[in-house]
Amino acid sequence: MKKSFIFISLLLALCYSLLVLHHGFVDAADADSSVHLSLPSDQPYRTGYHFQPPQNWMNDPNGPMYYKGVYHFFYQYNPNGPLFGDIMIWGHSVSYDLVNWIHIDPAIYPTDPADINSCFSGSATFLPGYKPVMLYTGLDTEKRQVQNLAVPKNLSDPFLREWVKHKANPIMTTPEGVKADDFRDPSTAWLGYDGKWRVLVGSKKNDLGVAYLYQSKDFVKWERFDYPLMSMMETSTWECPDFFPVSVSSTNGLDTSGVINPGVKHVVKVGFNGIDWYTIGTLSERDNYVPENGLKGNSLDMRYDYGKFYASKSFYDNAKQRRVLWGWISEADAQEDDVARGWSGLQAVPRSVWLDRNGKQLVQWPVEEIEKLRENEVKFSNKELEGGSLFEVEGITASQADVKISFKLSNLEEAEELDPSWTDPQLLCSEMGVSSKGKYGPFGLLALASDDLTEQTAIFFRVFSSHGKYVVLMCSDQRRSSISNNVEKTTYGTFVDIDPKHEEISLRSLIDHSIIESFGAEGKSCITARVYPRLAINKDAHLYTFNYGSESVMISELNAWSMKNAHMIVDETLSSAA
Ligand code: DQQ
Repeated sequence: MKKSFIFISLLLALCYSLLVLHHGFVDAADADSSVHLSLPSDQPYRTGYHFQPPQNWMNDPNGPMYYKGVYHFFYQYNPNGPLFGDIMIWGHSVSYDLVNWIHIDPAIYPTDPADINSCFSGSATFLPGYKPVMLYTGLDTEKRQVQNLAVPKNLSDPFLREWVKHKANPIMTTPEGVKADDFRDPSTAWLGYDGKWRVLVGSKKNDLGVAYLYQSKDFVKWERFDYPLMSMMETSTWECPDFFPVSVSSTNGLDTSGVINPGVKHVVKVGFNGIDWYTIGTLSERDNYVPENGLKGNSLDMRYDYGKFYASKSFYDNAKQRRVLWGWISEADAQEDDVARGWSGLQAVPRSVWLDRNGKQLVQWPVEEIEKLRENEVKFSNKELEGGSLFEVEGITASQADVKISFKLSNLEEAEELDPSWTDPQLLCSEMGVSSKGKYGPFGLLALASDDLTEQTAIFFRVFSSHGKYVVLMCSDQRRSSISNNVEKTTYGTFVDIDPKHEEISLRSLIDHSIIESFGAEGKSCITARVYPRLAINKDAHLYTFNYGSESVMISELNAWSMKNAHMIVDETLSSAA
């Protein structure tokens, strides 16, 4: 297997080099002979600063971590093509800043009976002595999902290029009554009050979505608890569970094996039905997790992101004492277009994540390092946007930008009443899209817009009154994002937990050719959209602010930047092999 893998890698490197030469998108061969990627002109949807492998299919983030000064990012990867594959492996890239990346050889791939049919998602844990290990799901000889352990071959290599499978694999097999393909995605493990390791594995038993809890003394022999950490009726299989502590008094992150005390709450995140849901709660010393707001399976359950964002995974970055979250952003176009392009799947810009001051929800914000790609700042303040007005933000590259805007509202007495039956924000956004005019709103940004506005993605707010309070709705309306009819154009929406009478309504959007990641209210509400404009591409993309409500709103501040390309470099061993 190893031999054939090396052969496939060499072949890929050769194909990639040919592709590079063919499309002429080599910026410059670096002195160390690495291949340096930049945007090809015939690939308008390839991103400039979001993580992507050079080609092929990518889905879930796997085992992110920081080791010896290096950020590691592993990901579900099909080495054989741009669609999900029969054999999935772990791609591997490394970075010193979470922005610029070196793509190195895949890390974990089928070699053993316990993973011969694929290496699915998993997570990193640090064992005492700063020793990283990986738990991951293997598809065994019968394609049963089992959990495996891999360790680095050489701990003194900061790139951790080689991984060795443990001889005891598989170390967990399907629990009784669980289907062989419903048991996967081990989380990062943490130490329990008794000094034994705990870990979660996603599953489903009959109709019950489950995060099974296991314990182990030595990380090799695992025993399942009688009760799962969390479960819910009538969901699809729970995937990629994540579990981590958050401080109630600080935005700093905490190590996963944190202390259990009143200053700490715990987050459990699970993925099902294509959405990452989370709860905040407390973990008792007896391993009981009590969520403050359990999942109910309705539109008010908390999600990391109300657009596209799935199979996410966080890690504790001890270099900056923060918790960093990665999430997979899938395509929203036709498979034949992915095949023609030769790639599929993005990662969101890594986000710092912490508990909001109100203790009730998480806040997410792009890691600060991404700001070093900003250039050509355009800014203004205190600009009134009258009802029905549109204003172009000129002077930046609107197809690859970072935009921050905040709105101040007055006379909110005029706000429309929220009908008590309007409880589903996504439905509300699709019924009250950007073209449905209200009093306060819609106002916001038109991103990736063509000059005649035929194409546009609208990220906007509307404000309603309800029982003497105000309700802020945030929407991302993709209906006019492309003149192509062969792409998904779902409208997304969420309520934002702010009081517009006393707080400004802020929005930050990271725009990058075919992705728009939007952060409302300083990161309390996130919506990510994939779009495929035909007209609003590269230099023909425009950015506008608008207010289509009848009441005027004040832009208290706008800052917009063009974003430089991140460096995505193919490791020299791959490029020189061709
Ligand atoms: N993707 C992986 C699984 C996981 C799913 C396979 C979630 O391990 O459950 O690529 O997207």
